[in-house]
Amino acid sequence: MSALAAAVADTNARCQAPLDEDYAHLQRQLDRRRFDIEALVARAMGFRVAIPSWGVGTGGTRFGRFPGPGEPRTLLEKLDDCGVVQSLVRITPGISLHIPWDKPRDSGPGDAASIRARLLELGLSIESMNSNTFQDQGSQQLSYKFGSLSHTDYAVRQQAIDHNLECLAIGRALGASAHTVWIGDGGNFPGQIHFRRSLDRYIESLQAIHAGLPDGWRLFIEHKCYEPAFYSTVLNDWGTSYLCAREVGERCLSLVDLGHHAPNVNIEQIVAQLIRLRALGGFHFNDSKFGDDDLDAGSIKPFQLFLIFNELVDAEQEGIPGFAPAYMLDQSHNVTDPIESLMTSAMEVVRAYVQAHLVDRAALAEAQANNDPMRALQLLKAAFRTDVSPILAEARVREGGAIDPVMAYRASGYRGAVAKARPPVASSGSGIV
Ligand code: PSV
Ligand code: MN
Repeated sequence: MSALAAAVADTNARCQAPLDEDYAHLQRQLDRRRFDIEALVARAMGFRVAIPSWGVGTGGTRFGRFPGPGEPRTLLEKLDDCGVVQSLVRITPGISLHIPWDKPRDSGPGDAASIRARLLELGLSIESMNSNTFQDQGSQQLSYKFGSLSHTDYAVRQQAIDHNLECLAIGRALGASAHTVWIGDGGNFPGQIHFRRSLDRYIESLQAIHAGLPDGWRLFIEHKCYEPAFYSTVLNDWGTSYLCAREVGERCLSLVDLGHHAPNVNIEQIVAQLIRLRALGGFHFNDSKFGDDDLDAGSIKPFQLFLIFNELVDAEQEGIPGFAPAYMLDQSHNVTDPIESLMTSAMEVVRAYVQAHLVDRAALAEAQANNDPMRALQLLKAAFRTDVSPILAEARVREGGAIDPVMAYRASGYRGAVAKARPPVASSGSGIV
């Protein structure tokens, strides 16, 4: 038995009796409220949120980076860490890759065949690809200092398009089915960029990428109100994202990164509007307090996360045609063990999903029809305040995961073991988020 499996068995044995007690108590409470706890466990078991490959390394800020021990140095090692997350929480078999950070080697260990074999071994799969034209890579000819897909120079745009097409080819070889494009293009000074023309160029470049999409793939475009450009960004908000997606092509959809909005923006309303417009592609989950997109999902504004899932579950239950958003984490772990952060965040996301099933939707519709805001809020709060932890733990146990993933992970000694096996390298390509 591996150290991880032994730690799961051992910690689960210790946590089982308290879980049974809490589960039975919650079941009585939910029976009274006419919710079927077994149906909720099934929902939790069916939920999926993808892990970003770049999240298993320690992140950094522009002021510095403080690497942790045992950081993965190669894609194969990143997959191993994703495998740990998945074996403990059981809702994260999908992975999002970032190219060129995760570019497979041409041959030998780390090539596409070995990546596919390792994925199979670990019960993982590559869900989506992400391009990177927000940094210059050593091997490239032209610089992205003044933009990429919207650059004034056709040759730079073409280089960025080619990079995206290469991402599609790599993703195809690895079994992915979606591609996310986030660009850092924008301006730091008024007048630096011609707003209308840069948007024209951006759309034209995306059309070329869209034309190269393999069958069955979706193209997600991700907006961000600022950073790295601090005066303006080319794809700055969800409305622009929607309009661009419409012009780019029918498989182009908007992706919502929770940290990419101005403070206090009503993200749940944006989500509802994108659903209404049939334009919601997916999510990058994280949290933020001020203007960053790097904190762990659910760590700062759990009620916001719940309200977002309230919209998603509402749409799911209504059976809106074509409604199939992709859920991914995208956060930077600067001061925690990335594996612990990813597990905790995945659990916060599924928590919000399950809580959203506890909204009495018939009663909410009635409160809305009667213009009764207090009753409407009470209904949402009743769902949000319900501690669904026993449901989530029960779902994990039934799938062979850990009742307390962080406890099991710490007991396994995984980090200490990889710290010995993975001496640090100068630049691991991880965590530059
Ligand atoms: C940009 O802030 C972003 O949210 C995009 O999704 C990038 O691909 C990712 O972070 C990593 O830098
Ligand atoms: Mn993102």
